[in-house]
Amino acid sequence: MSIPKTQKAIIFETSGGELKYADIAVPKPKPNEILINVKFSGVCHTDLHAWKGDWPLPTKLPLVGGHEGAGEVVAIGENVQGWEIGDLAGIKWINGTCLNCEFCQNSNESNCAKADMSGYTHDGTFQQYATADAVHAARIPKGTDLASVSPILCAGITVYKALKTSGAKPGQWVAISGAAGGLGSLALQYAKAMGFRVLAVDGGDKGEFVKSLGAESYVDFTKSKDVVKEISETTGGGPHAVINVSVSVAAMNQSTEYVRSCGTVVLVGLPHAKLEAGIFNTVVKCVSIKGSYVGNRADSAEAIDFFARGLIKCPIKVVGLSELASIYKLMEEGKILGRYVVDTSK
Ligand code: 8ID
Ligand code: ZN
Repeated sequence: MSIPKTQKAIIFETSGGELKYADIAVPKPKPNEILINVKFSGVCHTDLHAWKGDWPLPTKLPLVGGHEGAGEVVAIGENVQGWEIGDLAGIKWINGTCLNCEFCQNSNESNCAKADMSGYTHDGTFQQYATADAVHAARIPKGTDLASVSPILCAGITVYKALKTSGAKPGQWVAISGAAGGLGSLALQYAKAMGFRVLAVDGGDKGEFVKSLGAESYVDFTKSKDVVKEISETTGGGPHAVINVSVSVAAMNQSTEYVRSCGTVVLVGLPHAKLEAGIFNTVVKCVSIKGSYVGNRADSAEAIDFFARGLIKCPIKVVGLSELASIYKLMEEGKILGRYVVDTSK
């Protein structure tokens, strides 16, 4: 297989600076890495945070963003085992970890202090060729449609892990706040496949969309007179768990009010802000508040398996890589239903 010396990428030099569609060098895999010809990459809201630089964690600069890349292995580092040229592989947010620390040893790899993040500390998938630590790269079954699977590599893994973290049991109510977005549209489907009753919360005319993905009810926060009351009434006393995948602090604060007694609020969306939860309410209702951050390798394989068995359909819209800036604009305006996926050949 011939690997070109240069390739197309979207690269920026300063936080919030110009997103240049440029020719850059194809990276060489390190001894522990594989080189993947990325065909498609999902566009996650995290990529927008990374470009804007609005998190308390610096990115590498210049940076190629992206961390939902699906493609084909084209080169293999000398220490790599278990991968063949031509295998289908996925690049996740967690590109590599130390595998030795307390967290890695206990399979909490995303909590490794040395974690290398795709599209953040390691050039990501908004390019045609990208490198990944062979131990962490995701295995994609042969014959899988690469555009459709790409959102699983962050959004799917993340919401599947968050649902497990919630501790909800089959038959219980789970509210997905931010339900129509990239993470939310998959959370609805994983929740249904896991046997939960699903309530969707988002803003605008999105009821039909979220119901087509498994929601029993839809609460539109822009129209509801009292979001907390409406959710409590619909679920007969509040959902047993809430998965917060919006970028809204107000929505997260509200979820601590409408969650059922003894229920769990899971925080996934990442606005750089403080949560305000009433202490009296949290104590007397025995509410648990938990953070959930992507997933480990087993969560990743399981999330891909749900997809491969046809239980999850990613609602995607495919556009050229060169159009990334326009996707960020729609994302900021909360106008995206499901996930945008970029085709790196355009
Ligand atoms: O591991 C993690 N914790 C992780 C992994 C991946 C992504 C966290 N994230 C974070 C992203 O960095 C981002 O902060 O999750 C957040 C959501 O990512 P996304 O799903 O990729 O974003 P999106 O497609 O823009 O969807 C957000 C949805 O939230 C809705 C919007 O309408 C949109 O559908 N929303 C907003 I903004 N305010 C809302 C509100 N008040 C709301 N929905 C309900 N109530
Ligand atoms: Zn992501």
